[in-house]
Amino acid sequence: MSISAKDAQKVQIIFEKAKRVLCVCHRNPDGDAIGALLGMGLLLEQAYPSKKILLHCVDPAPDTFHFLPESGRILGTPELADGDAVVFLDCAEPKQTNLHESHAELFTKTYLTINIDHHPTNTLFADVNFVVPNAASSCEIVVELADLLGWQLTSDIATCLLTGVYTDTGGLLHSNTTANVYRTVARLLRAGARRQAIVTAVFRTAKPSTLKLWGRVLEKIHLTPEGGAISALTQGDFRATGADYSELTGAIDYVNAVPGMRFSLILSERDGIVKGSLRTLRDDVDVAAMASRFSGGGHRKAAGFSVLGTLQPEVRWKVVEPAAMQSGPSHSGE
Ligand SMILES: [Mn+2]
Repeated sequence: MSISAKDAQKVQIIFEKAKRVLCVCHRNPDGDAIGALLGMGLLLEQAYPSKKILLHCVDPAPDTFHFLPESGRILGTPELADGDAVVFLDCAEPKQTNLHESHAELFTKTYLTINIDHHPTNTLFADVNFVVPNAASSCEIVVELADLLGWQLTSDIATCLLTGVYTDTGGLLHSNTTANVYRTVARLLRAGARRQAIVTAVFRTAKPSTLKLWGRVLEKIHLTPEGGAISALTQGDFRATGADYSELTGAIDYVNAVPGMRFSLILSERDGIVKGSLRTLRDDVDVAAMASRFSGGGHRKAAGFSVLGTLQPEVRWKVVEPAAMQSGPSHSGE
């Protein structure tokens, strides 16, 4: 157990006192962000049927997650009112909500706030912080909290939460898939999680634009002398394939499959911002540290960053002398 009973009690008091509870996940949401947002929202609604529970994300849920119950209820930026409590899900720091400027009061103790996250770089910005770096997903922490508070997991709730567990472990394949992940999966399946619906929607569905975008990622892989497998997508690649930024999710695992590499990186450019997604399979490489050099963050084996700028291709050529002609047997005809 990583959540103390005392902290669980503290949030219970916050929820009981709150007039409304707003749940917020990070911008450009992935399966864990959406799963934790919906799962937490539904749990709160069930525990406090008379309270208004609102779900917010500055960006809409990607199509992939439209199969999840209540995904149509996610609203954009919140309108806050006195007495609101706020739960942040899967957000390592305020700026990941993209509300840090428009709604700075969210982070200045004006409202009672709770932070549920698994990023080791979390800045513990809320009143109560459930930050569990060994958890593979934020959904895993929501399950633990629900069990501690004696909240029931319905089939709908379990489906939302299992989606986060599945996506953040790459279908239970990443190195973060601990015994506790399997325990959480078992817990959610017993509660009626619709596993096959998740597998189909998340891992077995791809639009032609996605496949074409991934084609470009794979085609443009190059290996650096430092041991990096690197691919880069320009705004033109997105335009030509008709794919949007969220469709890049998952492609990095293929770039990361090149044997013998220290790390993999996909750079992608959009609207004057270059994003980097980093992965490694090695224990002696820390990609979170690499990302932090560009003000990013994440986990040791999966991290990302985002910087202002555009991508410029750089072509490197080197002349290789024909070693075989110098040292090999001469067949010059003399
Ligand atoms: Mn996550």
